[in-house]
Amino acid sequence: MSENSILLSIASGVAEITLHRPDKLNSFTRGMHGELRSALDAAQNDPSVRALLITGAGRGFCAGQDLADVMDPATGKPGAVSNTLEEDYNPLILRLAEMPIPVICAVNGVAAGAGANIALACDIVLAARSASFLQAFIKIGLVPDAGGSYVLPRMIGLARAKALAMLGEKLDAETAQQWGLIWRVIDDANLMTEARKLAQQLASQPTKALGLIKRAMNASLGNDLEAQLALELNYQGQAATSYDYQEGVGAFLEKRKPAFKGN
Ligand code: T3D
Repeated sequence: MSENSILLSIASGVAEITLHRPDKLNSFTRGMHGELRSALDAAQNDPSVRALLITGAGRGFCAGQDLADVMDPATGKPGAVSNTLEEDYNPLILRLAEMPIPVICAVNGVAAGAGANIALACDIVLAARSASFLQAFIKIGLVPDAGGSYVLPRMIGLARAKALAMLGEKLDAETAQQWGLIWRVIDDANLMTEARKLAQQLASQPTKALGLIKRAMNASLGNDLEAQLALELNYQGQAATSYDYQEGVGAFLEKRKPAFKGN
């Protein structure tokens, strides 16, 4: 099992996870998935954590699956892919979607294969101007996984989704922003400063409402209007029981800055 291929730090309400195999563009081994699960457990079990920031070490964000790690030593050929999808990637994508805190991704360089789709599974994606997104799967005879075939058509439409997946061409960060695939492009030198500022901003906001916003937006992709209105009624009822709702209204009426506690 690899060691220290995931770094975790927790400060000021923000858990920061760094994918850390820079010499292999932070591509995922099975050991690295295990380390990531432990880091996510630690972040989620810490009640002070109100936002998660994910980034990559070195010049890449993540090149997806480590292609050396899929080789079966007995045959000298790539082994079956289903285990790591079922046990690693699929639970990871669901976990990011279901975490009740905002997940920010700072894409510091190329995001390829499952690496691109892990970034797109985050709630707010910032990218360095030099970063790029690559549905690399077709180059090795595979199909988009880690949620790529789900999010891409919904975010950018079928025409662009199919072309990206079929051609396997790199999409630069500026175009990704223009297409609505990511939130914002930041000059490389400022990426982490801006990403941390954003994460800290979110960590000081009404966390319960942020978690409900995330669930509502994600659910809307599969709901009709009636179902979504019912869901809003339910979630607004939950948000309205929070301390932060009392605080937000009180602060507005008293013309002062709210001090949200996240509950
Ligand atoms: O089991 C399964 O397969 C199922 C799961 C599938 C999920 C997937 O993610 S499938 C898609 C896997 N990813 C790829 O196919 C991307 C492969 N990488 C690339 O195409 C290129 O590296 C990039 C376009 C991302 C970047 O190109 P470039 O020229 O900037 O860098 P490079 O020189 O290719 O890579 C730098 C090093 O990272 C190099 O190592 P070396 O030669 O210096 O020791 C390269 O081999 C290594 N590297 C990059 N990507 C991977 C990798 N090593 C292992 N696996 C990788 N995916």
